[in-house]
Amino acid sequence: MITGRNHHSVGFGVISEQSTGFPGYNSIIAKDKATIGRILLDNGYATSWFGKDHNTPAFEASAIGPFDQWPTGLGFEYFYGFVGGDANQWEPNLFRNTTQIYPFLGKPVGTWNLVTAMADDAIDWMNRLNQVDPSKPFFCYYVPGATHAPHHPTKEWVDKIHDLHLFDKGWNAVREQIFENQKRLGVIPANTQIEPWPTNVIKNWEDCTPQEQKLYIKQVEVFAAFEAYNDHEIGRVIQAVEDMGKLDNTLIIYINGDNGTSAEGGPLGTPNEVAFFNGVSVPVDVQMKWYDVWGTEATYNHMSAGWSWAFDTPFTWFKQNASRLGGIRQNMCVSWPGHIKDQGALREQFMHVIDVVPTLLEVSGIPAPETVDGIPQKPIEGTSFAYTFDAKNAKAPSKHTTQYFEMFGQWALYHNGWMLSTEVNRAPWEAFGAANPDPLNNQILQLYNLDQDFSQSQDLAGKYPDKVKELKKMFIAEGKKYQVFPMDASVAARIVAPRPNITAGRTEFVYTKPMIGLPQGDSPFLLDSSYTITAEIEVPEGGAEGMILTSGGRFAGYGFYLLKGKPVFLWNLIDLKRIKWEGPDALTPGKHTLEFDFKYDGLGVATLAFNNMSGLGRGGVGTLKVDGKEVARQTMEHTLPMILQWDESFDIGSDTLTGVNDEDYQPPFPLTAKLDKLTIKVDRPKLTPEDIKKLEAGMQQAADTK
Ligand SMILES: [Ca+2]
Repeated sequence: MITGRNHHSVGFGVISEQSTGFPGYNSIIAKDKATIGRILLDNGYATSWFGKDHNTPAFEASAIGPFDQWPTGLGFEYFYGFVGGDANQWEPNLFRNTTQIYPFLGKPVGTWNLVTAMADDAIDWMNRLNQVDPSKPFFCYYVPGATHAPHHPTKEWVDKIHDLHLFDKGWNAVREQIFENQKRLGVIPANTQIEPWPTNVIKNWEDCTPQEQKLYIKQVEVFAAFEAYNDHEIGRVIQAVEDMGKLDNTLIIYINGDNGTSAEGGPLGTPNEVAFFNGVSVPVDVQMKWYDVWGTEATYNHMSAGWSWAFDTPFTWFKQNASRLGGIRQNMCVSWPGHIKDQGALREQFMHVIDVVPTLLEVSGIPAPETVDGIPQKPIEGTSFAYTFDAKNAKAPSKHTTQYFEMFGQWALYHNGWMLSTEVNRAPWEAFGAANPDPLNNQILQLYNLDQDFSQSQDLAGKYPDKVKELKKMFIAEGKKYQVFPMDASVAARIVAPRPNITAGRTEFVYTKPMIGLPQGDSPFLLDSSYTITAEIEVPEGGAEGMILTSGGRFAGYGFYLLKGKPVFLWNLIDLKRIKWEGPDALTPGKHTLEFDFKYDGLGVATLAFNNMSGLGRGGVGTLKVDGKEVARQTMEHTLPMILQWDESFDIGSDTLTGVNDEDYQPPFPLTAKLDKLTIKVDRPKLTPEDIKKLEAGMQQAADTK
């Protein structure tokens, strides 16, 4: 979107949290592919970015930078938003430029929300600019967390949507209604086919129990409220442009979606998306515990994939399924009242998000730069769609004739109306299996003629085998051109793959000062390992309390703290279970050494190299010691295999955003003892030659049975 190049070309074949060392997947936007922010900035524009920044490598997202891959380093002079894939909208990990800010602190719960705050901030920025220098052209990249999970609308919008009863008839009926509406509005061809409900993936609505139906309606109403709320706030931002008298000459491109609709809630939805990314599906009766507070600060919620399927009508599948239109096709609206005379009209030319940047360059009369900072620039890969603004080109053939797609080893190639697609072999929630070792060849290929088959429903591969061969060859050529290879079909395994970061190769971490805000990707990774955390503290007269060390938060994480003077170590297992080690006595005044030691009983992430997840999420024994004496010991049957709550940080001496156990304390819960030294030692399991032999044999066996 922001470079006019394909995602692999700029290191984003996969999100940064899953990045690997290959150029197409390293999550680094190279300097020879400057962003639209940088190009416009160099041509006299004021540039800004609001909302989600998922382009800073997870391993460069800390307060010590480097900042060249932050919005302000990528050519956007001003940034207000969060860094990462998503964020708690009630208490986000929020930054102004590169400084973390906490504007919600001290405000009553439910009164501050990022969706409104970012609109306010964007309006402020535009007004400030307009008052100081009304002649200055501006560029605003506005990317809300909505409607990615967590769905966090205000209560006002939840009530408004609930009163409409839009979803009471269930997802089959909603899908049919959407399809009829699309035909009536003329936004899809009259002959579009709709495929039967995919009962092998998602149950028919009538087969859901009353309790399931009740929960799913709540989930989708909150999702819809989040959408409507965000839409309203974007309306305020656009109104501000109109109020400045600049609407006629402001080009607004509005793309609504999340690739396709996200199914990362799984078939049941979830009160906690962090559970999904640790491979846990929460049963419906357990989810009901959050029914009344769905969408509030108590949930990190997502909806059932049944709704996601309905919202991708007339297409099939979801976000993450890069070979299906349900995973790659979104609507787009363009407004430029002073220039586009054909208002309200429809355009059906094939386009891709990489076309946005060349379109902006064409209409602003700015050529793509040959060099930036002395670095020769690689060509823009998209194709301007400015020609479609003219009514006489309404039916002109698309100028964007060829486009590849790839994500997690599912791939497709579009060429002049034809589309070659891999058959979907994995729903987005099936992220934890062994990966296809040869995703280029080891797949069933399907062929579609999208000019006659809008919804990609008639597979013509058997009829035109030569076309299949031709398009596969084109896919390989495009893949080579844009750094797609080596293609990687692994999903969850890549979350815990080793990557170059601040902590790589380190096994001992020492801290002597309080510190907050270190992101997950830059902090010591304790999962799937043994570790020892030692805190040397001085307790004042009268005793002490507060947070020594925490990482994560309400939806998954750990905390090492003093509660009414007693030492506590606590693991919050995705808000479903909390395991607590607690000393029996309050600490006496004076110096103490507290230690939490965990012995992990598994082979660790090294098994991933053998396409095997068995080393992850295993149990172990935790021991809490005070001044060398054991005070609590218990076994954890399971540990988190993958990830803590990603929008929460690693904090020493207090706790930012949400806490790991609301029953014990409320953040910031500052430590009132003096922290002399905190040491973390991590002991990663090492494979023995015998382990390796077994894992190799397992991998061979899996390959043989394929
Ligand atoms: Ca926290």
